[in-house]
Amino acid sequence: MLFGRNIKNPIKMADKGVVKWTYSTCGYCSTGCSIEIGTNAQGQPVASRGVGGADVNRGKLCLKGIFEYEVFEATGRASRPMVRDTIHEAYAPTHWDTALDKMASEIKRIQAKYGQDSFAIVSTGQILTEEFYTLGKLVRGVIGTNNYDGNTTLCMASAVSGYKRSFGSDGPPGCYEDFEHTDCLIAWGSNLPEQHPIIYWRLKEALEKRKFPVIVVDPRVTIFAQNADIHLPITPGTDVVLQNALIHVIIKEGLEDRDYINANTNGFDELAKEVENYDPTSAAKICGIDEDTIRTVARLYGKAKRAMSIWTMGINQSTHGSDGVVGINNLNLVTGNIGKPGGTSLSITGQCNAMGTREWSSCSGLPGYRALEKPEDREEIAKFWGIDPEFFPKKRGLTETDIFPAIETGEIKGLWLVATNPMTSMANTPRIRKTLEKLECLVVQDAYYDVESSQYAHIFLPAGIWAEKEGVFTNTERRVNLTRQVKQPYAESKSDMQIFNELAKRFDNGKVIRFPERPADVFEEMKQLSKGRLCDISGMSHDLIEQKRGIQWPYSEEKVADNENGSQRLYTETATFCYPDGKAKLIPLPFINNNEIPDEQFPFWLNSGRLVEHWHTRTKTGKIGNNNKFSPIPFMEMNPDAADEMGIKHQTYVRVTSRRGDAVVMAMLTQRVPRNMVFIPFHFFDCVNRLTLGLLDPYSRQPAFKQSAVAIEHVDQDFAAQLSKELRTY
Ligand SMILES: Nc1nc2c(c(=O)[nH]1)N[C@H]1C(S)=C(S)[C@@H](COP(=O)(O)OP(=O)(O)OC[C@H]3O[C@@H](n4cnc5c(=O)[nH]c(N)nc54)[C@H](O)[C@@H]3O)O[C@H]1N2
Ligand SMILES: Nc1nc2c(c(=O)[nH]1)N[C@H]1C(S)=C(S)[C@@H](COP(=O)(O)OP(=O)(O)OC[C@H]3O[C@@H](n4cnc5c(=O)[nH]c(N)nc54)[C@H](O)[C@@H]3O)O[C@H]1N2
Ligand code: SF4
Ligand SMILES: [Mo]
Repeated sequence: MLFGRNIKNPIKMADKGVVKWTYSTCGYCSTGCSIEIGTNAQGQPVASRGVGGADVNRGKLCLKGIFEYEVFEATGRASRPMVRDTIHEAYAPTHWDTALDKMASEIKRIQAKYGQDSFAIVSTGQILTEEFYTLGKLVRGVIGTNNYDGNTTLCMASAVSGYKRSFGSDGPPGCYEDFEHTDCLIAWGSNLPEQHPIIYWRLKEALEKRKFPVIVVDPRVTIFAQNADIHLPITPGTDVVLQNALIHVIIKEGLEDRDYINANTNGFDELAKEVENYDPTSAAKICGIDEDTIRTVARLYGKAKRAMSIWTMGINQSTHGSDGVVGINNLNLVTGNIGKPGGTSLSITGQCNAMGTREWSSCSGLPGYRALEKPEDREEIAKFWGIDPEFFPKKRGLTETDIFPAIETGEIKGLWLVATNPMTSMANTPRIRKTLEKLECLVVQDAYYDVESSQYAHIFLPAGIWAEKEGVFTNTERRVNLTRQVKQPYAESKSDMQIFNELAKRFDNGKVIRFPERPADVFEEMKQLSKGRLCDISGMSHDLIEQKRGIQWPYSEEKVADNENGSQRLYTETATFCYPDGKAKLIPLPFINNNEIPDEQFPFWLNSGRLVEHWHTRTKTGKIGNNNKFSPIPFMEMNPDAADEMGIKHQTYVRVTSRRGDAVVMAMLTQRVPRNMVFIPFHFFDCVNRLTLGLLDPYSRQPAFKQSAVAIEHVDQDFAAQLSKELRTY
């Protein structure tokens, strides 16, 4: 009898006829995997593969990267600009000049009638850095509206704000290699195996070589929690209480690093006084983690030679988002864990280029982490661009989450959305829908025409996507990596940069400021502006970046001369933080619970987030069979005991209601969520964000997407099945 390989048919890889592989960086998440796209003899993308020599992913890709070559030709790609006078009529396809002329004249009309800032712009974390810099130049230097922001306010704003408060500047200080050196890791509100699978693989690889404790803080039993040594199922929105309690124990037991604190920080006494109030017994009652476990974790972290924290949306998307980040930084500063291999506060970024927008888009300031509030920064940029510094506002305008209410009140009359889909991704979408309907002019610039926000637009501009363009992305660990152009933008669509350049020509200052056409020339401008800054990229070039498979900033010209690699870590020397005295701030964090919490009427916590197979509002993964098939319809995780009590069966439809609206979803019974919580992925249109409240963090203005209260009702199954089918647009 034959066993094993002798009777197996060898796996045959279909020959896709690849004649060329082009280097790129994955356009989904911020892990920043180096990827190559294979094109056939006709120049069509037919395959993707990971790049073996790349430090980030070492040949690997996740499910999204593997099928990413399909995004170019996926259903719904937009081919021509479209315009209409009112949102009640059908769009008419038109020529680029007509669409851009109409757009420029609408911007000018609205600004003349209602004021310079009455036209707002909301961009993204998903275009190339050269495009971000160009958009910033267009908005700050040419159009001149101060109401300019990005979807990063829904995503990384709390991390940015927390880093600035603690260290004096944004910029994640650590890197993936820290996993190789750490003795203890806490992951706060991050589902790494699903959302950053390759970073998780780097962590697992480090753990296979050398065991160290992994602690996951998440109210849900995620895959990460299942694989952790200790899972802390925290009461939603109370991470700051746990952080304070950990520091309380560390100080009580003398586990703090006095030498580091004295040499590198200010504010220890004030912090110590505040955490006095958070003894584990009292804290346990608020954060839901028992007092002994709090002490155990504090000792593990405090005694570890090197300890690190990573975090994602479970921290950022909260009314205490910015404080949660400061709390993590407090914990690391008190234990002397910043700027050391294995000792760091590493925010795990979201979108492929959420870092690029922080550094270069001018959304919250001016290029290269410069501030509108600083006269010398305004002067420097105005001189470089050749315009009057008085053209710049003297402080930052509204964030995305404040722009929408300003549309409601009539302060803003026109809006341009670049690569973002608020009709699905903002909290309380019934309100967003009404808001968008009020606009005199909405422009949507997207790679797919079926993006939901385009239903409310007057002008639609079709954009080239990801590797239809050339330029750089910055990943979670400050690594600048390159995307080469694999093919021309789809049909008549244009790259975002081309669109910005052509719009600029239609304004006075657009004729004064230089708008280079080649991405490499734009990169040269950014290099000059980066010299001597924290995000120094002056030693880089597109070719060198490709050769090194990404370079971590700061990377000055001197580093190239010495043939050095990029910078793995920030703040490695004593007192080199970005405050004038070089010291970081320890900030006391009193806690006031201001969330919408479950009550009799709405008895469940509503938690929301992501799935490994889908990307955000599914404009991409919804069309890719091998991604979409895993979860083609909206569903909700519900605890089987809670379901039993209500007579709800596995895989039946239910109606979920909140004070904002309702959604019909399929109940999937699972122990992943506690009895008083449900979890709904946010990838589906007219679903979880019809329910969310999205209270804002006072510092970052980021919405608390993860904490709302809902009720669950039975629903007619046939009706629900029909509704679910209708909502399934693809
Ligand atoms: N496959 C895939 N990957 C992605 C994305 C995607 O859409 N799909 N999006 C990318 C982007 S832009 C981002 S921002 C990241 C997001 O990456 P993650 O933040 O890891 O993902 P989420 O599912 O949004 O939320 C993470 C966890 O926060 C937990 N959480 C909820 N409330 C709390 C709380 O109060 N405290 C704590 N500690 N945890 C809480 C949730 O239970 C959830 O498991 O993923 C990136 N990667
Ligand atoms: N309830 C709930 N809501 C959430 C979250 C949550 O956890 N829970 N998470 C929030 C977070 S962290 C984020 S980041 C946001 C994301 O929210 P969005 O930014 O609204 O989501 P995307 O679907 O990524 O939208 C990006 C759009 O850009 C288009 N696009 C892609 N590439 C290009 C390009 O090169 N050029 C142009 N012009 N267009 C392009 C895509 O087709 C897509 O329509 O959602 C937020 N909303
Ligand atoms: S982990 Fe992120 S960057 Fe890497 S292949 Fe997956 S989606 Fe792309
Ligand atoms: Mo995000």
